[in-house]
Amino acid sequence: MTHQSTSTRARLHLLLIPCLLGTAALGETPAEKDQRMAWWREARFGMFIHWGLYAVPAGEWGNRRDHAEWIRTTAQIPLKQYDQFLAQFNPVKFDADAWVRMAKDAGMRYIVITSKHHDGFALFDSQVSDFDVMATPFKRDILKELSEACRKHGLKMCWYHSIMDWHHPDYLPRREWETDRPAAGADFKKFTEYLHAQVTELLTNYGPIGVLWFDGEWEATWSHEYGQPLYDLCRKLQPGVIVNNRVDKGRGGMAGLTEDAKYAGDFGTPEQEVPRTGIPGVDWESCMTMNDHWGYNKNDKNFKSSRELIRLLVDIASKGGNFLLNIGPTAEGEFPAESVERLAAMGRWMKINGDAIYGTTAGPFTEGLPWGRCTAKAMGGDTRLFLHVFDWPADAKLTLGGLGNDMKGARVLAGNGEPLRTERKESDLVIHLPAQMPDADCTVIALDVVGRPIVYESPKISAPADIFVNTLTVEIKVNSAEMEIRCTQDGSEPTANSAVYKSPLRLSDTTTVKARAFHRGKAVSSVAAAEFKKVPAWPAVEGVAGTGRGLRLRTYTGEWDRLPDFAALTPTRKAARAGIELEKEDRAERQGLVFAGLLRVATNDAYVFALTSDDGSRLYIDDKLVVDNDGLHEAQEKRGVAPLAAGHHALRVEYFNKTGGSELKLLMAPVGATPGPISPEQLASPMGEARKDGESSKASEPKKDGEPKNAGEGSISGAGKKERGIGS
Ligand code: FHN
Repeated sequence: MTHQSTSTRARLHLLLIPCLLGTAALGETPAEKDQRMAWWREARFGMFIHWGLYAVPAGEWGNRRDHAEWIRTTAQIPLKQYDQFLAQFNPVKFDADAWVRMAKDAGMRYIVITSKHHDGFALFDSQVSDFDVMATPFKRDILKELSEACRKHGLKMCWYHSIMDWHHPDYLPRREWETDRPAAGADFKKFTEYLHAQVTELLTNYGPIGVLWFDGEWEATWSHEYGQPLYDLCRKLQPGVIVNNRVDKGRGGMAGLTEDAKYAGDFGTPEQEVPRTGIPGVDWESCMTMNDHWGYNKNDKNFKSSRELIRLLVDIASKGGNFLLNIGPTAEGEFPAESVERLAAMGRWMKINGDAIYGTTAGPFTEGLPWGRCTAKAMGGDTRLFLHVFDWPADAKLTLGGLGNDMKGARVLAGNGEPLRTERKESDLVIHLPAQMPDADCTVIALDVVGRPIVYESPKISAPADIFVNTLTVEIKVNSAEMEIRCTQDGSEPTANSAVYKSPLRLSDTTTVKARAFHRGKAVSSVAAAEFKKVPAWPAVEGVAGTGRGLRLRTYTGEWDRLPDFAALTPTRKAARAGIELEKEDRAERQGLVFAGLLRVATNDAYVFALTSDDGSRLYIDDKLVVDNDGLHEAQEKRGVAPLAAGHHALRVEYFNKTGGSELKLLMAPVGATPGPISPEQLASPMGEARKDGESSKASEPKKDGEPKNAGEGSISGAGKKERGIGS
C-alpha cells in the first residue's frame, strides 16, 4: 500500500484554511475555556473504541496469543504481510446505531474511536491515503456512520488519532527490527503535512467533533514545535473542539498529567491508573481497558467485574476526573459479549445514580473516606454531597468525620425519598442508614448541607522547596473559607490566640511552621507542621583557569536495567555537546552516556533541577546526587534542589537507554520559578581537560574578546577530592 503524500488538492485545501479562517487568535479567556469544556466536565463518562486491522488476527500470531493493537510491532510483521489484513477486514456485523445505543444506555456521553492507530490504517475514507477502510472489502466510511448515529442519539463524536505511524513512508523513526523499510528518503516534515491533512479531514467532513484525542507522541521525532501547531490547527478548524495533552510533549508518562503549562493540550490523560488525589483546577481523564488489551484479543477473558467498573467510575469522579472506558470490537464488527454485559450493568446503575456522577466535582474529603467516596454538586448557595458507600457499616451508622456544615437532610438517592436520621457527635456527623445495603455495588446517599463544604482537615503547608539560601515563601491553605488558620513559626502548638494566617509567610531563617484549622473559635483539625531550613550555598569551584563552551560526553555500550558504575567502564566514544540533550547517535539502544562539565550560576540561591529521562538518569552537582531518576521507565520527570553559590559548579549527568524510546532533558530555575532550559552560556568544560581528551575543538569555541586567549590547563580545584574526576 502506498501513501499519497499530501495531495495537491489536500495541500491547496490546507493552504486555504489560514485564509478562510483568518488568523483567529487562539487566545482564550478562562471563562471561554470553561464554556468550551463545560459539556466534557458535565459528561464524566465516555466510551473508548480501539478498532482496526489488528482485530483480524485478534491477538494471535505464531505461537503467541498476547498481541493486540500493537501486533505489527510486537510480532514484527513486515508491512507487506500486515497489509494483507486489508483484504480480510470486512465487519459485516458492524451496526453504528447499535454501538451508540449501547454507549448511551451505559450512561456514556461521548465516544472516542481510533480514526487511525499506530499501524497507520484509517477507519475513514481518507483522500490523502489509500491505506484506509475503502481499501477493504467493507468499503464503508465507518466514522461517517458512527458520527451520524452519535448525532441522532445525542452523544459527542470524538476521534483518537495516533501521531506515531508505522505505515507512512515519511514517518520516523522506523522500528528497530524493520530492516525491510530503510529510513533513507523519509521526510518527517512531509509526514507532518500528511498528519495535518488527515486531521483536517476529520475536523471538516464529519460535523461537530467533541475531542481530538492524540496519542503516540512520545517518540523523539515529535516535539513541541510540532505539537503546538497541531493543537492550533484543531482549534482553527473547530474552535469548540477539545484536544488532549498527548498532542504535545507534556504527558509525563502513564501518569498523563501535563508537566508544564507551556505544553499544548486541554486535559491530562492518566492511563490504566487513577491519580491518588484529584488536582483542583486540572481537567483530566483516566482511560482504561475492560480486560488487559485495548484492541480485540480473543483469548483475553480477564474482564473487570461490573462492580469494579462502577467503583472505578465513582473513584475517578470523586477526584474530579472523567472515565474513558475501552471496548475492543471484533473483526466482524461486534462488541465482545463480556463488554456488552458490563455496559448494561453500568447502565442500570447509572440510570438511578447518574445524578451523583454527571456534572459533579471532586468531593471535599481530600484525606479519603474509609467506607467509599464522595462527589459534590453546588445547589444554589448550598451543596449536595453524594456519599458513595462501598462498605455498608455493620451497625448501619455511617460516620462522616470533620464536616462543619449545618445539615439540611439526607436520603438514599435511589430510595423513596424517605429522610434518614442524622445526629452530630462533636465534629462528626452520623447518618442512620437502612439495615440492608440497597445496592451492593455502590449505594449513594444524598446529603444536603448549608453553604459550601466545610471539612475539618488539617491545613496544607506548601513551599517551592524545604531548603533555601536567601528567603522562602510559605503558603498555608484549608479547603474552606469558613475556617480560620492559626499558625506559629517558633515550633509551638497553635492556639486560639496564635496569629491568624492571612498571607504567605516569608522566611529568612530556618523555621518550623505549625498550623491548625479553627471554626467558630474552636480548633477543628490536627496540627500540620513543616520545617524549612536555611542552608549555606555550596561553594563554587575555584581555580577554573579557562573554560570552553559546552560539556564533555562519554559514551558506553551495555545493557542495563539501572545505571552502571561508569567509572568502572571504558568509554566507547568521546564527544562534546552544547547541553544536556540527545543527538541522533546518542539515542542508540543499549547505551550509557555521561555528560560532564561546569555549570555557572549568577547568584547565590537554591536551584530546582527537573530531570526527565527514558530510561534512567541521575544528576550530580559538585559530586553530590541532586536528582535520582534511575530505572527502566518511559519518559518521566524527577526534581531536586541544590543550594549553589555564584560561580562554576561541577555538573555530571549519567543516563542510560536500554531499548525503545529515548529522552533526556534537564531544566533548572531558582526555587519558586518554573524550571526552564539551561542556556549554553551556563555550561562549560575546563579547557585543559577538553584538550587532554583530544576532543573536537567544538567544545572550546574561539575565545571572545576579553577572555583568556590561551587558557592554561583548565583544571578544577576547590571542589574537594573526588573519587572520580568530572566525567571520568
Ligand atoms: O500505544 C497506545 C496503546 O495502544 C493505546 O492506544 C493506549 C490508549 O491510551 N495509548 C498508547 C499507550 O499509552
